[in-house]
Amino acid sequence: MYQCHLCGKKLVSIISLGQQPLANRLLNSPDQIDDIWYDATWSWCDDCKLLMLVDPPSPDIVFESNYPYLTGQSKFMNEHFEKTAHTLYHQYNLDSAKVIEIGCNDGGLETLIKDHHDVLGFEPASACCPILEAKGIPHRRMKFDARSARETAEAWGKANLVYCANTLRSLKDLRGFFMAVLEMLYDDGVFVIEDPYIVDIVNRNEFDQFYSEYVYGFTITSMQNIARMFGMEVIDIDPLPDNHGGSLRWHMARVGKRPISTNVEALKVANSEFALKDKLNRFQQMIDDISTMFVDELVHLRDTDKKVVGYGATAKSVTLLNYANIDSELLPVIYDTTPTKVGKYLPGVHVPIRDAKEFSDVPKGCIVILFPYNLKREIFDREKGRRWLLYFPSVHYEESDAA
Ligand code: DWN
Repeated sequence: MYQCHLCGKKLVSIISLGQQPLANRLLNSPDQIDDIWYDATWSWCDDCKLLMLVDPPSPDIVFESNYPYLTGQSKFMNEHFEKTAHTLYHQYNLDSAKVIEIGCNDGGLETLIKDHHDVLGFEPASACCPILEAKGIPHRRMKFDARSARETAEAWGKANLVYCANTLRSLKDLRGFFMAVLEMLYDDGVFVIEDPYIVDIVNRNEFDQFYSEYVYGFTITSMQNIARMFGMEVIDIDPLPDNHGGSLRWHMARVGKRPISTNVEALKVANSEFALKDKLNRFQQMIDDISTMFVDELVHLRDTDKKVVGYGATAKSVTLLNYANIDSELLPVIYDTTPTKVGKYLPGVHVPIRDAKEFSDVPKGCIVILFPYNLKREIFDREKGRRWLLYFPSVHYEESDAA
């Protein structure tokens, strides 16, 4: 039995991906011992309408200073943040406003900087800081919590807007986080959150999204419940169907401070959130079916002497490969553009990560597994004439147009 992190209600497990290593804790050698594993079990609270990892690893360990992920590796995400900065600028008239970005990674809302707005980023990962320095983005190399919020409010001032993308769903202690945000936010300020949307993830079978940074699978209803716990309300929602397998952008403000858009209730109805629990009850069978079909296909390719490589050493790939027990015997190498990942090994399965610059040497007849399926368009546009193996919504092949 487990307890809901929010309301304490007794829960049972609904999804299990076994023992998993931390998705972004890459290894320096194939002989290095994976020293941290966690129980990848999720449960569903029907009162809070929230999916949650029952015993998440500490964010201090998950987001340790040598955390390797760099958002800027993706043209799509860079363009997304550019569009987001312009959208928020016009929606909330951010001229001469003060903006805080939590978990800004290597850039985030840097566009607001170009308009000389008062933006301050919080980012603990050391790999990001030299990039933020080079871009001239003011930032504090630390996690965002009650202490850093209080210090910042005193030294830098409060914010008109606080923004965080792919961060809130990684933090078990929502209370501590929201208290810190409220410390930073002017009375009529807006808190904007982007995170994968559990209804899209479940509808698209994307179980590899349930890795060590995925503590909460938010529904709109759960986000409304969470907001109300801290004296806030969801005032608007933007669908982001192409972000990280399907995301939403939730806008929040203190109760009564801002009008509530009709988008909020309309999206809840349009996404049939009421049907989610039934789909989650069938999700484990789907996980096992896809994992089995994926392994069978890789065994068939090996037994028929077809060469297979991977492209994009995603955090998501760690979930799938470790759950399906796919190691370098079936997947000899994964190529990736991220300098902080090249030369390392995926945790658990110890698959080597090689520089994507060498990918052009891979014969065109080779099968390429696409792990960042969320970035397929930009990768297919660049890597033409390839035969790709994908696994969502089911195991299948796709071709990127011949050069
Ligand atoms: O929450 C998080 C979300 C934002 O993304 C992070 N904490 C972890 C991360 O999860 P992910 O690693 O599954 O995300 P991506 O964006 O799907 O990972 C893309 C991977 O593919 C990166 O390692 C970079 C690589 N890549 C590449 O090798 N060539 C990406 C592109 C676009 C390319 O052309």
